[in-house]
Amino acid sequence: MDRTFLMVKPDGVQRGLIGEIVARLENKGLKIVAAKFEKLPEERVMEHYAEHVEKPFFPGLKSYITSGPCFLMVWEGKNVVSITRQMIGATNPAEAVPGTIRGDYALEIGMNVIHGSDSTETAEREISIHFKPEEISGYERIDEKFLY
Ligand code: RTP
Ligand code: MG
Repeated sequence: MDRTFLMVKPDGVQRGLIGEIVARLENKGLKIVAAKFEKLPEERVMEHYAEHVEKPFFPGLKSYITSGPCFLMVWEGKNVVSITRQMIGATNPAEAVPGTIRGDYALEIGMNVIHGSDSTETAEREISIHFKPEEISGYERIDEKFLY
């Protein structure tokens, strides 16, 4: 089954949005298979956002993402990467469609509540950056036979 890495960013944690976000994903039928609450160490931020390190917005992004604890998760489901990217919405919340997480809960690109892997390759890479294999646990949802 496909997996993705999702993370409620410090603004989402501090605004009490963890429960709302997890509920949306669970209600969709996706399965949470790992989670932890953690303030990201600087080296891990550099690794996670390697593609953005040279960008002008990176210093702001780094101080934002390390400004408090994040809620890190691995989710599983058919097409989970593209489904969760759609549920998250556009990077800039001003362009994110209502009904998406960023469309409903954010205003600024620099405070956009949640991260989601953008491809299956990125997901694999990000899961391995943040989780050890033994921290991920499979199980069966009781409604699985009605979902697939
Ligand atoms: P994410 O990686 O956090 O899920 O967001 P994304 O794929 O939608 O956007 P990405 O291009 O990967 O950018 C990563 C994060 O950097 C911040 N950003 N700021 N000020 C700016 O122009 C700017 N551009 C990007 C955002 O927090 C974005 O989520
Ligand atoms: Mg990204």
